[in-house]
Amino acid sequence: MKMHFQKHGWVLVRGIFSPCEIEELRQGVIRSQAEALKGSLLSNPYLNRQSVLNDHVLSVVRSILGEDPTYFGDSNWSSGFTPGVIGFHKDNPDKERQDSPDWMSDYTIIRTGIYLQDHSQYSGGLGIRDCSNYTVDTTKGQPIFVPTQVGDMVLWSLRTTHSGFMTRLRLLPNLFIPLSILSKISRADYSPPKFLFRSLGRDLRMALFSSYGVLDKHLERYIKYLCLRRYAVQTWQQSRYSDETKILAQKQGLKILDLYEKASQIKLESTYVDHNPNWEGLLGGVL
Ligand SMILES: O=C(O)CCC(=O)C(=O)O
Repeated sequence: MKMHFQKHGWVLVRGIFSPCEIEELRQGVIRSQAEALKGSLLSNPYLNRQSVLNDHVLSVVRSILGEDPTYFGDSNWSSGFTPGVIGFHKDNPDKERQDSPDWMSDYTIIRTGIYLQDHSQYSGGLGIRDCSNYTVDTTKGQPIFVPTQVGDMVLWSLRTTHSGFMTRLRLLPNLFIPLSILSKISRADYSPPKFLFRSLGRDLRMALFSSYGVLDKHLERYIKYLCLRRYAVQTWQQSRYSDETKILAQKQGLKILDLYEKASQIKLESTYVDHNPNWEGLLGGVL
């Protein structure tokens, strides 16, 4: 598993959850949406034990990282279509230059995706550019439809090029269509023509995403970067962890970096909705 991850920049792990547990997670997303719970998954009473604190999830994450993971509140539930998510991108801060710090040593921050419906036959799953974790060039690497089934978890390096909402042709479901074309035909509400493309499988496409790292210079850099990104600061500002949650995390060997206090001091007006290649120069405005 770890060797595949290091070489390819991603790995698919089958059968982490039972179908029944996936239905419970779907219910948790529905309740979170109804109550507008926008904090990180660890602060979410309907989802935390079943996702971020789940034994199986943590043992897979631990084996990829090679040590006890650190959780820093970069996670979310997703329900329905998020405009802008179709398009190959990287999650790490240094997206442009191969000689920047993210690319000078092994990368140690990973993201997990738990898709709460089948994407082995249906549209809406994760697309990965295989072996793209060693280049800043987002056009490099064979595009793959990650065939997640109900109960699976996919993990990728933040340096790996990926896209949400891969869309499968009805007749040639593994034929890759350039995402620039797809995002045009999908329109704002994700409605690719049904006669050509496969559906999402369920009425609502739901997924859970969480990042984990180890306490090192990559994580320090990524957190600085996230202090400039509005979505991350908003998430931290809405994430309170109960003592019970903290004790449970400690028992599970999950280290928590609680960024609530730090985020509370950041003004949202000084943060950015989009990635800015010159982000380091902007840090003075927030930190
Ligand atoms: O929505 C998806 O499938 C992908 C989400 C994504 O790109 C991310 O969480 O980094």
